[in-house]
Amino acid sequence: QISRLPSWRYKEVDANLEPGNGNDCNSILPNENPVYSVLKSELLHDPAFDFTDDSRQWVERMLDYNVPGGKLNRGLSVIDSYKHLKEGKELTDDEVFLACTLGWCIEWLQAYFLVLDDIMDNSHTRRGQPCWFRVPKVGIIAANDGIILRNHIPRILKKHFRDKPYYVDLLDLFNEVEFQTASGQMIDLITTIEGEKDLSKYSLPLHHRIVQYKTAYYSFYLPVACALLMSGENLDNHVDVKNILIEMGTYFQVQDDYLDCFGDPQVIGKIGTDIEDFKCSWLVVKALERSNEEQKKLLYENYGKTDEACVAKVKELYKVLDLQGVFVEYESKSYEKLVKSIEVHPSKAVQAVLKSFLAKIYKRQK
Ligand code: DMA
Ligand code: MG
Ligand code: MG
Ligand code: MG
Repeated sequence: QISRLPSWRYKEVDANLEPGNGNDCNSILPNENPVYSVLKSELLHDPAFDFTDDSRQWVERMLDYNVPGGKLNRGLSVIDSYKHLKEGKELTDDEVFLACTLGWCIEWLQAYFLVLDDIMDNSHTRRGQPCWFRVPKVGIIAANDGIILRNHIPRILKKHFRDKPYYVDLLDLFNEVEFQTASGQMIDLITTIEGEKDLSKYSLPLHHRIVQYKTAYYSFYLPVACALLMSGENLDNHVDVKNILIEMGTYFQVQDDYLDCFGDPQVIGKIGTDIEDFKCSWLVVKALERSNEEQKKLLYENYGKTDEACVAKVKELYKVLDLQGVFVEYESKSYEKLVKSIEVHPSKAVQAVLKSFLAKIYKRQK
């Protein structure tokens, strides 16, 4: 049995997911991740499909291009959270393998959402390389590749978790979270419909609603919920944890919105498109709040246009309105608020889970 083989078990648990374990060769050598390699190999030999050499090569290239090259924050958080929930008890090889597998399932889910998100957002780069749909010969085949990525998840879960008492809850969790994310993407997209662009509808409550659904559930609640299920917990008893994670996810997406404009594309690995795309970004909401009539007019005339000069005017206004300062202020305020809500949680293990997740993203540059 694969999970008993020592070959994927490194000294440190995290080595199973960490990009290249320090030497950062993850994006160049995706097979350096032993659990990823095992899962990929199983999928490439799935008996439910009669692979040809061509189709197997396509899927392998598609997976290597889209699944392992990110920060792996979400995936690593499953293992990290599970360790905290075990309160210092040494994990068995089996437990490490299963936690890593769930971590990878979240990275698969993320790859699926990103491949489609980049098409819908008309983005150019992702993780320092062209978006998958921009790769020659891929194009709109990327849409089906997204569907394939999504279908891999229940196949991985079935292979490794079907005998677990929490299997049904795990499937249900992934389904619920996927639905919430897709719904969030929908409201993110329908606010930008051509011919109905109207900045007056952009507000903090709308922004919060969009980011809660499109980002927070799958990026923050899902990893911790996976670890809780593995620990034998009933998720109904952890609504308080969920609420804190949703707030953390909101904070994370505000950072994403900020970095879209003010981040270094070399560092974040993607070129921002929120201004061109007329997105309900935290920055435009804050800009609207702080603008006088003349500045509002500038926003109404230039936001959501592909023209470089229009984008530059919007960015200039963001600077004049000191949105960088407003963000720094927001960042420390929400950090303090999150720490406070974590510290009133009755369980020290849960506190450790939440604090460790928060530490991963506080003041991130990418
Ligand atoms: C991303 O929102 C949400 C999902 C579900 C992928 P986004 O378009 O702001 O993300 P990014 O900035 O990474 O394209
Ligand atoms: Mg996007
Ligand atoms: Mg998007
Ligand atoms: Mg973004």
